[in-house]
Amino acid sequence: KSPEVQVKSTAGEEPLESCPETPPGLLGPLQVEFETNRTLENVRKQAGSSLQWEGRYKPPDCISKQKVAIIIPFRNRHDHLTHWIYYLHPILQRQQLHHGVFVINQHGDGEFNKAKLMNAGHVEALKEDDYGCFIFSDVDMVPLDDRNLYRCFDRPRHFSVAVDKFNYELPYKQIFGGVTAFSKEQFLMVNGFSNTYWGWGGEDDDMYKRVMFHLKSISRPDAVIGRYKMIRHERDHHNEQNLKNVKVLYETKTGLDQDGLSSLRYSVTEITKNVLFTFITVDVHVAP
Ligand code: UDH
Repeated sequence: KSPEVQVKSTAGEEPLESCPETPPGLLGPLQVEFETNRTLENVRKQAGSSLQWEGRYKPPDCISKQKVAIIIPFRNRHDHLTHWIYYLHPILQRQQLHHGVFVINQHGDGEFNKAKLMNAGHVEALKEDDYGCFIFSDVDMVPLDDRNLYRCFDRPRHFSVAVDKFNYELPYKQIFGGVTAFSKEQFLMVNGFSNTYWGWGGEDDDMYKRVMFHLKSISRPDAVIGRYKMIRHERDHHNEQNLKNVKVLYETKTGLDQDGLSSLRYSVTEITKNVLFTFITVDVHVAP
């Protein structure tokens, strides 16, 4: 079941209606360009008063059916974040989505752990509001069609099915990385992501196994609506491919209930809030 927001009416005021199933102002295919001099400051000025606070938005004229936390694992990709915000905030507003954007920044320059950052993002977002849906997005993934609705579905959702980098095709059937969504219940049922994938690779395939084990199937948009443009980049320092992850992935079936949200350990170093997003720095290298 998809997570629904309660529609409450306030005494004396005309109660708002639920937003329509299909948002009326969508544009369909979009032009996306990264070769620009875009700055976060310009994007902030452009966003003006459309965002209410800290990257949060709710449609002014209807009640969104879901309240969605968008979680971006992050370290040292400020240019990418600028492009992401520039394109995503207007899309999410056209989608009439009640949402908040949380950038989860890994503290220090130790080995990157994207999955742990996403688990921490889920926990931190829930401290801020009663989100019922969680979308995990790489910072370099921008949708090319706004009919790809950023919300939760009956099954965990894989949004980024046709990425330019992979010639707009799924590189393999079980791929479950890039941009995904889980209702609160779905995420708890799979015990979140594994915390044990350090460096690049494996954590998304591990999640696919978790989903198949507990929930049996995933959902996806079609390859027309699910098109994405990825910001090209070189491999980051301290996110090198980790061949040990193959072994960890092989052992997933046995470890999944012990390793995940239930065993998550991290500490928050700093939280800063601005009109575009909430930026939370976390230390994922805390001792077990
Ligand atoms: N991320 C960061 N900072 C890092 C590493 C990863 O913010 O230092 C986040 C970011 O949201 C990124 C996501 O983690 O989108 C996934 O990491 P990635 O972009 O490194 O993974 P991807 O598979 O690229 O997209 C792999 C490197 C390709 C190198 C190709 C060289 N030609």
